[in-house]
Amino acid sequence: MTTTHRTTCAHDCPGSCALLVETDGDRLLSLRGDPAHPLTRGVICGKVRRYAELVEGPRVRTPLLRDGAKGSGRFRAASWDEALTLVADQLREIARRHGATSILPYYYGGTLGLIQQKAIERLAHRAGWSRLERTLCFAIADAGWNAGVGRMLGPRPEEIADSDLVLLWGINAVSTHITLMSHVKQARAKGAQLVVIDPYRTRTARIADQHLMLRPGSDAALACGLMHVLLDEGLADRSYLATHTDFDAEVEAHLRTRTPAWASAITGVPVDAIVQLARQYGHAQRPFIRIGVGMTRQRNGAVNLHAVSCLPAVAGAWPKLGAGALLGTDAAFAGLVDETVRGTRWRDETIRRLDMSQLGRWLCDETLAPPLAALLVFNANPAVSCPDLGRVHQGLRRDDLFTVVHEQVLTDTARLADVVLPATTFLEHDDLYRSYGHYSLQLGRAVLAPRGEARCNHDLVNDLARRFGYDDEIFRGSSIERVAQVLAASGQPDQDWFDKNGFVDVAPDADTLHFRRRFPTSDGRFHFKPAWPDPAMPTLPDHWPVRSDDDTQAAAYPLHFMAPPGHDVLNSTFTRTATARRRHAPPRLVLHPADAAQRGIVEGDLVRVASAHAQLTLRARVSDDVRPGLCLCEANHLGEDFPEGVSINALVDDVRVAPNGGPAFHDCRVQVTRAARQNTLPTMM
Ligand SMILES: Nc1nc2c(c(=O)[nH]1)N[C@H]1C(S)=C(S)[C@@H](COP(=O)(O)OP(=O)(O)OC[C@H]3O[C@@H](n4cnc5c(=O)[nH]c(N)nc54)[C@H](O)[C@@H]3O)O[C@H]1N2
Ligand SMILES: Nc1nc2c(c(=O)[nH]1)N[C@H]1C(S)=C(S)[C@@H](COP(=O)(O)OP(=O)(O)OC[C@H]3O[C@@H](n4cnc5c(=O)[nH]c(N)nc54)[C@H](O)[C@@H]3O)O[C@H]1N2
Ligand SMILES: [Mo]
Repeated sequence: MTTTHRTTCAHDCPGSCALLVETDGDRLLSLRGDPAHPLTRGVICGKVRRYAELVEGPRVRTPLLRDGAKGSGRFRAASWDEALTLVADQLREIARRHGATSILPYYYGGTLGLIQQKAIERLAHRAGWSRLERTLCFAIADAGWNAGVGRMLGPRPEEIADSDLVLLWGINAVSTHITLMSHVKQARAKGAQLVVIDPYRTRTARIADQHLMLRPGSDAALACGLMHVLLDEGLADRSYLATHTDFDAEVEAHLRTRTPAWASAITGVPVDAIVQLARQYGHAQRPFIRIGVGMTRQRNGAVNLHAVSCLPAVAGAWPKLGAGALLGTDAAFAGLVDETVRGTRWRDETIRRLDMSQLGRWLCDETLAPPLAALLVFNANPAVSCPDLGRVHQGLRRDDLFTVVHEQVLTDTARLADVVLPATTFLEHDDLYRSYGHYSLQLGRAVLAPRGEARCNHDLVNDLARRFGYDDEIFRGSSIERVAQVLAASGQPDQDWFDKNGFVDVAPDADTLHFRRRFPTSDGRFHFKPAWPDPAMPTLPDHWPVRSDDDTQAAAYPLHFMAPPGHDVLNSTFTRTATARRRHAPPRLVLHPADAAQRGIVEGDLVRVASAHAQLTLRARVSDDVRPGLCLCEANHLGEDFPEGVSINALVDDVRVAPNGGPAFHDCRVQVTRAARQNTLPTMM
């Protein structure tokens, strides 16, 4: 019998789509977006529409124990009991020998579920393991946004439908946030213009009315040039600036020097285009900027994002419905009680925190005391997604490192593990979902039986805790019982209510979302002059020339390289599905015709891309979708898709971006040379 269930997509995406899933008891028949959800509105991405490819595709079905050299990919099946006994024994022995902080839990956004994502924290805190500094995605964006606005809040994303000028700035929403696009479409149907600001002609840029193809890392220069024109042409809202911001004569005098000509020289965007966009922005009634994290994957990313967030302050756009700017909505969920999930009662601030974006460094650092002797990986695939993969792989290959990976599929990280444990997908476990792109709290029900012997993070953590002899209450009960507990403790309706009604709107009122009374900063004002924790950062909105092209290696590595997310994958998820194999693999290097000609490269050639860290071989795609001097590869891929056996982030530096860390995925210098003429090699890929 066919049944339709309500659930929520768990993937690391601002959409957090409300789903209607059809099953016939045990088979997955279809997934579609819930038309009743204010943001989803019945639209979901192709990846999740085809979810059977992942659920029923190649999965880890039983616990696996390494049965060959590290990384050989040889494992033997084991029972859960044998595997967990081995894990508990090894971890106890490692803690005895090196101390508990020699164990590092490594977990990220494979699922955004409140219960499953952070389950490992309660065991880690209880046992006193090293702590993880979770910088991989939003650390730079957070810093940039909070510098001006104060907290991660903003107008509802659906309001974009009422805007008369939509700027998608450093976000490739057609690929990375499709649900936003139906609202953008509505705005355009009412006459709004769509402007995309991105160094790459993305799928989103292709459908825009205007595309500003600026140089990577130059967004603050563009924003300053726009503000200059707004001030110069009487398009600034002086009364808003005076009452709601710290704008003063110093800021104004500074911006007076940031002319369109100055901005053009830095951004590569023609002066006319800058002046025209400023006028369009200044004359729009309801300009809405959806800021993406793309611009923050640069060494000056936080400074750039802050400068962009100044624009609605100059124009006085923040208070208007359908206007302002939005980066994320996380702060609206801050009140959710999750102590019983995370075990913060045992959190010890004296225990070291290791930056997850520098995993290779920690694994290979012989001076680290104590050294990392065990790594427990949940909802993450650092052997693909972390910067500086050469070192990550070198570290994961250490014979004296004990690695446990809880996974749905045999990822590059799992292949390098000692123990692989089968994990459920979000269709096979219960959870509760916050969102970073909208304001609904949602339930996610298990709608399928676990495939093979898969178990969810929550149950695995509780089972491991028992083997350590921890009998605390928070290591008992099922996921849905924990959901019920969190809902009750935070004053939310119960799960039956969610089953009937779908989601709870947790947004504060429109006055708060539009900062009409105050900004959530120390003095209630928007800050043009941020108090950055790093004194090297500019104290006014400005171009901060700290990009990698200032490195001494500029001559050896003359091209700027980026690795933005691909359309048919999500981070490293879906990379093994049939559709991604067909459409996304093999990896391609997009290179401008001028740069290709200079190197004697034609479409389809195998090219060698070298950075200071690694050399990788890819197929060339010669195209003016990038500007001269820039090349890119849509990420991410399996290591095996490269002859070198390691994925694209091997090229990327593990620099800690100011002020609080985070990776510079789109800020890398490379040289490109021809490796082999098209078709002169046997079909390598
Ligand atoms: N080149 C380049 N690299 C990037 C980026 C980029 O833009 N360019 N983006 C970065 C960003 S923003 C991010 S967030 C990272 C994320 O990078 P990844 O770590 O690759 O994240 P995901 O692919 O979302 O999920 C990781 C794993 O979680 C597993 N998983 C899913 N649900 C569960 C579960 O319930 N339990 C368990 N145990 N496992 C589960 C999935 O199977 C998947 O293999 O990548 C970063 N890396
Ligand atoms: N299909 C798909 N969807 C995804 C993901 C995925 O991998 N694939 N990943 C998910 C995750 S974890 C996240 S965090 C989000 C990320 O999604 P987005 O917020 O869209 O961020 P990115 O895709 O990293 O970058 C967006 C764009 O920024 C551009 N960019 C790079 N450098 C600069 C710059 O200096 N200035 C400007 N203006 N633009 C720049 C890139 O070319 C890219 O097109 O997407 C989520 N959704
Ligand atoms: Mo992310």
